[in-house]
Amino acid sequence: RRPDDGGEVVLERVPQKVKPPQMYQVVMLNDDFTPMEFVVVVIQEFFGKDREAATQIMLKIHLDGKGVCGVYSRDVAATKVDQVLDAARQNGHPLQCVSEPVD
Ligand code: NFA
Repeated sequence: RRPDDGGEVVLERVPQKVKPPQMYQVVMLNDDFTPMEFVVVVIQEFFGKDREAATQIMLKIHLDGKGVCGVYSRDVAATKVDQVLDAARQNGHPLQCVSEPVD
C-alpha cells in the first residue's frame, strides 16, 4: 500500500475471460450390415445409456440415417469415436461414427 493510503484497500474486478468450451456431438451413421444388437451394446458401453435409451438411439439411427449418441468436449468426443471404430473393426462391422462441433 501507499504510505498515505489511509488503509484503503482497492479490489479490482478482473474480467472473467473463461468461456465454456466448444462441445462436440458424436454422431453415429446407419449402414445395412451392422447388427442392431451390436449397436445397442456399443451405445450402452461407450455412451453410458441404459438398454432402453440405447435402443431408442439405435432405432433413430436406423430410421433417419444418423443419430447423436452424446455431447462432449473435443478430446472426450474423439476418444468415443475411436472406441466405437475400434470395437466395430474388431467385430468385423462397418459401423461409422464421427464427431462434429455443436452450433
Ligand atoms: N441398419 C442396421 C440393420 O438393419 C442396424 C444399424 C443401426 C446399423 C444403427 C448401424 C447403426 N442391421
